[in-house]
Amino acid sequence: MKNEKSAMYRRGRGWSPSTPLPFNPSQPARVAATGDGDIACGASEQEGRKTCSSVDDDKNMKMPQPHSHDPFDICPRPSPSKQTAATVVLKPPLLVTNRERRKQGGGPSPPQVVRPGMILLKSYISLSDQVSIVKICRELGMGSGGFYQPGYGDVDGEGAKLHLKMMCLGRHWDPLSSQYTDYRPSDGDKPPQIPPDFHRLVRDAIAQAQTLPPIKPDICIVNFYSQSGRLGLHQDKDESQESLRQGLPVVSFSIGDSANFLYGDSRDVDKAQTLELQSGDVLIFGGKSRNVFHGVSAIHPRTAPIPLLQQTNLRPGRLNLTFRQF
Ligand SMILES: O=C(O)CCC(=O)C(=O)O
Repeated sequence: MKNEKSAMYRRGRGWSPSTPLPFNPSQPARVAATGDGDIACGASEQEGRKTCSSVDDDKNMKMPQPHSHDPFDICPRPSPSKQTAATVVLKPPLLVTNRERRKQGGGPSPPQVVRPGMILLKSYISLSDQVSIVKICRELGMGSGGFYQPGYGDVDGEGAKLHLKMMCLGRHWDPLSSQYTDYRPSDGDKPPQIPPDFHRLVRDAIAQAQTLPPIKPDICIVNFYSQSGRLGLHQDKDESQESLRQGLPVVSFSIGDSANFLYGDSRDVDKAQTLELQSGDVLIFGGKSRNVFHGVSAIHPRTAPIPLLQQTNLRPGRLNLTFRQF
């Protein structure tokens, strides 16, 4: 229901990225997960990156508000009754098994220039780093400023749609105003910091891509797409004019199920090209591609690496992290 507010929960607090990770997949989540909670948001070229609207949300509300988001666990512990079913679901198709065997044989492939300013690093993130990223995102996502459902859908039904859970690190990106803020207006939560290990991965990936300028990321938007998740074509253009002018790249990590990533020079889906992003891929777009329209049109079920699922309990779907410098 469009305007139905969820029950009030208090998220766990007290974890910072420098604290040793308390994650243990065999431990129950602090608060039960609440399902996929897909949302629909519109994207508006005039207004910025993405725009979600709610008929009765106060768009001018900037003061911290009491918590109003349900925690969302990207690595829920399967209930005993569902464990057998989960085992069946996780059995990989032959295609996936073969792909993983091939991947184990070699390291990351050389950077691929998708178009000027857009570089793809296939299989760049090692399995152990993917596992760490998932665990860190899971911990952060369950805490203050963690995953939430960022809106109630576009009012007029126009424009691109997105269906996902979101968490911001560093600064909050507010879908209602298309601006970055220090606190999340809907509940007053401050976004967690970007963990130091993420900075290292971003720095190394840009160096590997060779042709794009380095960034000091102060924003990371973490999206979790369920298997029906998607994100309409949009531009990332709410960063500072200086950042955009310099073409400082957006660095995107894909983990979990594969996705069809669309990109092009307009919001016209029919003119967009498609790239399949798989777990461990890093896509970097800056320079001439900094303002590229991009989105996600589909998630491919059961394509996540099996060892990743075994080591994290990552729920079906895809985790995506995009790092930016404001
Ligand atoms: O999930 C992706 O690959 C893209 C995410 C994205 O475009 C965004 O968060 O702005």
